[in-house]
Amino acid sequence: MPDRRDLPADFCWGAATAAYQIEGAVAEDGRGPSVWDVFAARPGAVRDGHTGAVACDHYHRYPEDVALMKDLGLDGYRFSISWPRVLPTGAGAVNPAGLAFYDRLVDALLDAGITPLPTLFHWDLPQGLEDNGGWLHRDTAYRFADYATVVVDRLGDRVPAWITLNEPFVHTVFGYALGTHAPGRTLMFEALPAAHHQLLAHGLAASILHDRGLEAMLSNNLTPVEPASPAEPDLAAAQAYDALHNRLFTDPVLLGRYPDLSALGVPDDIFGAVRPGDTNLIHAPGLDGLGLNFYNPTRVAAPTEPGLPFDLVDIPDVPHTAFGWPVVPDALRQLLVNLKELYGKALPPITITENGCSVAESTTPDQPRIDFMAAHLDALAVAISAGVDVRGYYTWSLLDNYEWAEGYHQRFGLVHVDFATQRRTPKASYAWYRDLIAAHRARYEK
Ligand code: IFM
Repeated sequence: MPDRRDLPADFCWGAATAAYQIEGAVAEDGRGPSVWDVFAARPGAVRDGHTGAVACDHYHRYPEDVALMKDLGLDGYRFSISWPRVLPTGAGAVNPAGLAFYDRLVDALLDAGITPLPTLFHWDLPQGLEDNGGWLHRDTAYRFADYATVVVDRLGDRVPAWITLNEPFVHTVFGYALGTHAPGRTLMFEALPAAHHQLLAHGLAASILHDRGLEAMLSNNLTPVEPASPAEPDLAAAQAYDALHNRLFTDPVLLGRYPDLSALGVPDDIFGAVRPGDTNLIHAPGLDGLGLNFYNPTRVAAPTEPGLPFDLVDIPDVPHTAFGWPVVPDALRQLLVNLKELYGKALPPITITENGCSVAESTTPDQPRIDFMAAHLDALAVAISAGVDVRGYYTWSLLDNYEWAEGYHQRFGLVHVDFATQRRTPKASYAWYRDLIAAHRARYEK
């Protein structure tokens, strides 16, 4: 059975972060407010009232963080660009100081021999656009295209591949349907126009990237969905959830059509959001790589009460992370093999753009994270040997950081951050990952 030591010679070793989770400096050098600044200030919205105002202070400490990445031996670093740092109200005049920060970061990465992999949107929508309806408003997709043009024209000479959006499922469902993330809307299924407009934004940006000879990727958080039992109601519930979580965000991009959402009570035109030609705009540019963020599988049962067409149930008898998420590494292999079977030739090469776990601060020497990463990388090696084209692995995350509604309580980093002093201390998982990368390089004499 192949394992992590057998990953291909040109496999890309990476780590990932996102702007609002690490940068801080939210009111510096002309940055405008994002939906997360506004949401986090709302009493009760985030655990203990934590905000991203300072976060890991990466805006000022990025040289130290790039040095940590270099010491780790990373091939690639995935980060996100803060839209309101570049365009403070989301549209209109560019903020040169904001753009200059990403210029410096990209140059520092290249000097360290690390390939930058930027994400254009990781949930920090400019508040100015939210005031106009945010992703519920079709115009936001076109403003995203304008923003993408500005950023890509500035950095595209040094950055060959780009991720347009991060996890539109999570942003739509937590941000617009349930209200547990910014912008805190509670529209349930009527939130789904926000999904369509994000996918439209992806398609427009992918065209802009391709016009410039650059690669376009999309990072989806996908989950293998298992019915709680073979009984028909559980199977139907699992199918409905799979359509919502996975296929809604992947079918239009890879196949040029939406899945059947009727079990969710969602009409084919997603409450009037889908206009003629839209699915072509999403699909036609093509996708050079699918970014896969993987954390856990999902078990689904028929609903016990009226309301939602499914219930999400726990997976007992497996370890759980500090966040309470079930740990099932083989589900990553299963998901990859399923994707290949489902999409066939329409499936582009895959990169794992996030995978990792939250471990309690008191747990030393960070063994659960090492076990988590080792087992998922082993599962990945098995999927590759079964014929799935996976090009790289970006662990979430380089640093302990701002975990959205959980504030600073969930620690996903290979590097411990003391948020009072900003002192960075590499954990045992950092040393383990560094040794794994070095051994892989030595094996292939890279
Ligand atoms: O921290 C998040 C990240 O922003 C998106 N993917 C999941 C991570 C862990 O919850």
